[in-house]
Amino acid sequence: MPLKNPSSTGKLISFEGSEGSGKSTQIAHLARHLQEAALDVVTTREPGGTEIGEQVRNIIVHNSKGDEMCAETELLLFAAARAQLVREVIAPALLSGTIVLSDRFLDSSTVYQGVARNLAMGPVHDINQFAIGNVMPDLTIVIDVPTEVSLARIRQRASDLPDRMERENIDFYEKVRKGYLLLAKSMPERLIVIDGTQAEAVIQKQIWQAVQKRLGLGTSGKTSASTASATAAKKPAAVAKTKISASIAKPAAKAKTDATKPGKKSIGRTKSKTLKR
Ligand code: ATM
Repeated sequence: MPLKNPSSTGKLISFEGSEGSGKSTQIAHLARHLQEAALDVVTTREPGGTEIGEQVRNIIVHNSKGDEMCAETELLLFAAARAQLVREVIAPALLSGTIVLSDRFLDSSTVYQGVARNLAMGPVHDINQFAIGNVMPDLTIVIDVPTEVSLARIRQRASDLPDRMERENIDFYEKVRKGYLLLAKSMPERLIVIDGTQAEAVIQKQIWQAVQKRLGLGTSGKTSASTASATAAKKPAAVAKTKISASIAKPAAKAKTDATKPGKKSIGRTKSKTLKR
């Protein structure tokens, strides 16, 4: 029996992007907009969101001997946490008409494990599909920031743990960024890219507009969208131009049904290591 069926009137919106892209701040803003439009909202995160998932997160993210975890194990652990989250939280919420906002979902595995860790896209796709069943996001918001900005924000956040952050390398985050941009380009019907260097209020407004336009949410009833731009302060900085080679993108027509199908990659392998934050 499919996890999602015609009675599932809720919507799943996932947020993706590098560390330090501002996802959690924007998820909180969107949740507020939706609640003000009298919609039921649940926010969750990956890895985590369930007791089992949080335990898995602990193994992956806080593993003190990080370098010992191979990329394959990492992929399977993320998928295990995702399978639990889908069945315990997301599918039941969608069935009750709730809007689910997830901080990361399957695209994180495609990009971090498939692109940045250079695992073969075939297994990454199949394992992702096994974990999520037919619960695909209705909309995915990729918040894009240049790698230097992302790294600077991470370092600021982890200033008490310099040794952990030292192990992150710029190439890895560059691959993550390019992976997301490529994925978004190959599936414009599901993924949208928002320039994360803009002022918080501007980003907030753009996300709210996209959610209204793409999913028809909050278009009637009370909303606070009109107030969102009022506090927009700074002029948006341009997104750094990233050259995307043919790489993992599938032909647009094929991509429609499937985000994570095997594709050719042009990005090299990085040393496997445990993800930290
Ligand atoms: P957050 O910091 O967004 O909570 O995610 C934790 C890390 O897990 C993040 N790492 N860095 N750097 C992204 C990573 N991650 C994956 O590598 N694959 C996945 O499938 C998921 C959900 C997260």
